[in-house]
Amino acid sequence: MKGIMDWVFPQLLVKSLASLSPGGFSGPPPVDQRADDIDLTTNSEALPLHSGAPCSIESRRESGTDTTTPQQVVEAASQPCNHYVEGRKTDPLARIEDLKIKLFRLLQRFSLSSDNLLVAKVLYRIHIATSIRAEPPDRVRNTRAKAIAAAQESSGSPELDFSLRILVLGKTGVGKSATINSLLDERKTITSAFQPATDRIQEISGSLNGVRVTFIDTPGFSPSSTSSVRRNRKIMLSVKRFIRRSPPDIVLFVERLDLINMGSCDFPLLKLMTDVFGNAIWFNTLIVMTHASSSLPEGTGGYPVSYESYVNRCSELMQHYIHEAVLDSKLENPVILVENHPQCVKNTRGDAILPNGQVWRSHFMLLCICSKVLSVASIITD
Ligand SMILES: Nc1nc2c(ncn2[C@@H]2O[C@H](COP(=O)(O)OP(=O)(O)OP(=O)(O)O)[C@@H](O)[C@H]2O)c(=O)[nH]1
Ligand SMILES: [Mg+2]
Repeated sequence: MKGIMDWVFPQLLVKSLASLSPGGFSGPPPVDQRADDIDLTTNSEALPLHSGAPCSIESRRESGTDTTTPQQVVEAASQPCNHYVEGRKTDPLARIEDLKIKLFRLLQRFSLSSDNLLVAKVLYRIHIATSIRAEPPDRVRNTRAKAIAAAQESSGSPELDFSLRILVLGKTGVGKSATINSLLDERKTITSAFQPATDRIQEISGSLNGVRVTFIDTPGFSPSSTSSVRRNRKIMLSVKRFIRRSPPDIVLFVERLDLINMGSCDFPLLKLMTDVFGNAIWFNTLIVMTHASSSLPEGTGGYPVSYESYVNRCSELMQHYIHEAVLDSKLENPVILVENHPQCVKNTRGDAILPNGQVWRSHFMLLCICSKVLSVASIITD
């Protein structure tokens, strides 16, 4: 599928959401901001962004050749963090090594292969950003990071310090809340087939394999029309204010896969989002397409359309409109396919699978993890 792999390379070149000013997303100030500023928020406490300092063996290691023995790996795996001096970050390379260890631990926890092409590209991207300064060679460092990660996971110590904070945006009824419920495997937020369901911005937290995931669920936008612009802008301004104190790591923009080809892709809405939040809203945005197991429409002349070509076409359409909104055709937003229907086909392990055989929840986590790891790496190596 186009977009997901291509996206890894430019990722470190853009500013992450976390590195933006405390004032939130950059971009032109919205027109009549005060007049439209309403409060749709709950009383939930905002959570910190990147929690805690990473730990590694780097500061105790001699530079030059890698002479780490298995015993040293085990010892290093249980060491407390020592790269922060009175709250200040120290060696960036050591922090990158710690980040890699976290990545390998996360892959292990979510039963994801470290041989995955996306992971390889993330490691390569980090390698490019650090190779000038790094000794010993990257291959050796990765092998050691993997060994330390395995040792830490088997001992359960130190605790894996990684969280995800995810903002969910999209039109009403597209399945924002249903996707949150599916991922947390619990009905934590209400959904409705017949009317707008979410009327407040709310944080919904859960733990997935020991990783704290906080979703910011939002009221759905109305399809663009002259009468809906004011309401949509109010929601956006409220969201913007809500995330100011604690920006998300990742933004999900949700659409329905089965409706994108029917004109549901709403350029004026994407443009309004860009005007209110600034271009940066799209830099860490993953496009989520729900209803991914729905029947496909017929192609020209009544011929069937293949799943892959339909998904590609919808992805291209969405990406085209985002390009038009940000006036930048280089941006690549990864696409995640989602099926929230409880009767979605499952594999023998009970995981929901899509018509293309993909276990969508694992794939979702992989993209979120890689996206945050790249953002953090970008900040460290900046
Ligand atoms: N078949 C199918 N139904 C879905 C899917 N995702 C959501 N739905 C259904 O679509 C309806 C709307 O879903 P919600 O999650 O409430 O939509 P929302 O985007 O949160 O809507 P608002 O809260 O109004 O903004 C519900 O009946 C869901 O069960 C999906 O992937 N497949
Ligand atoms: Mg909802």
